[in-house]
Amino acid sequence: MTKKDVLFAMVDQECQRQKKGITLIASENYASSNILHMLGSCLMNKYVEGAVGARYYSGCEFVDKIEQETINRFKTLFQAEHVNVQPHAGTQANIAVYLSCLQPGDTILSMSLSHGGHLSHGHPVTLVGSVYKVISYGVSKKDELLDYDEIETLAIQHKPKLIVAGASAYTREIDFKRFAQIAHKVGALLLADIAHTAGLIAAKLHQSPVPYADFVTMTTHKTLRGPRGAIILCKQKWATKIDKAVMPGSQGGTFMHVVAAKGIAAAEAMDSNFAAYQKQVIINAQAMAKELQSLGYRIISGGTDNHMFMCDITHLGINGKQAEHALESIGIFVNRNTIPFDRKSPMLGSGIRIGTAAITTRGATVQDVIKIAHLIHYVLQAYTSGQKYADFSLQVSEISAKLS
Ligand code: DSN
Repeated sequence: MTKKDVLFAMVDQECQRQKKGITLIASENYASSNILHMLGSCLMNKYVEGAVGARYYSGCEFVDKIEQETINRFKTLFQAEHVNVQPHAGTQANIAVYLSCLQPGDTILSMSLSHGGHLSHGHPVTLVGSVYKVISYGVSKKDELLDYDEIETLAIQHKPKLIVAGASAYTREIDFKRFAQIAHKVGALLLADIAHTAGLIAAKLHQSPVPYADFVTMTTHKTLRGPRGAIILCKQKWATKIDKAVMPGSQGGTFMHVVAAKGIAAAEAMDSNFAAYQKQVIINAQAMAKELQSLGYRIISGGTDNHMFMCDITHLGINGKQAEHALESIGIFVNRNTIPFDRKSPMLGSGIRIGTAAITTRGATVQDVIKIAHLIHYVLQAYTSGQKYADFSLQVSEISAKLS
């Protein structure tokens, strides 16, 4: 294969899209050049199975050191007793936790996907949903916030073996201490899935679940700004079971190039600039949510404590999919989402989820996100009233050109 391969040209096009557009997808970010470099390194060629020092292949002298260094960095970053850095993705990390502590048919209590949870927390269409009995909690109709008393009532009623705390579309800080109290009360284990907020927690801007949860899973590519992948933190007493549940339980060879890139991400998260970045991510999300609110949009739960917010677009008379497509056509990338108590299917959704982690990496300020909020409003208004809006792409280019 040569550089003339059409795939290289396609990658260039994608790079241009990422550079020229405005990415507001809450689970995306821009990894550093060091991370990208590590992902393209010779480590990709090495087969590695098993734990450090107990591999099923020879030639692991250096990769053992690399994986151990990465583990050590995450132990320091999150003050964790045990770390497994091998999971390929967040879903794999969660499956490994289930495998380590549950039997088929055991009960999991987790947040409903339609209220902001995640597929891997046991949605019926997934393997998790078919292997375990899954009971869902949601947000309260009154204020769209987690109702911990209600979760406690469900826990007492269903006696789950595992409670999952964590979400992919919940914008308020999660009280892991309260979740642990509920879990202890009913003799359940606690898994905190911090895929979305890992960076905010690493920067100490949100409560860490590490002291309270038996297991913590996270992806490394969202607010944490590392490579695509995941890690598991757990109490020492679960270490062996977790390691075995990852490999051979649910994965084969480790992606060592990704492990090393995770190590770079951990070092970057310990850098003094990282907390300032995370603070700005939250400031930008709050400013943008407020601006859209003033333009007539209902923000789910009235605001946000983290890197994203959920915008109800019902009043415009369009669904989330239409809004997503209209914005995509001028270079603004959001994703449609159901909102709590939504009557629309996840394919359409009544809302859009907006995140500020990626644009803040590019240096976006409050001034920029306010401009973007107005642009979103103009486009959606034009789309709704059947007017042309393609010209707004020029304003997207202007805003994007000022960012890094
Ligand atoms: N689907 C991802 C998200 O966007 O939140 C989580 O896996």
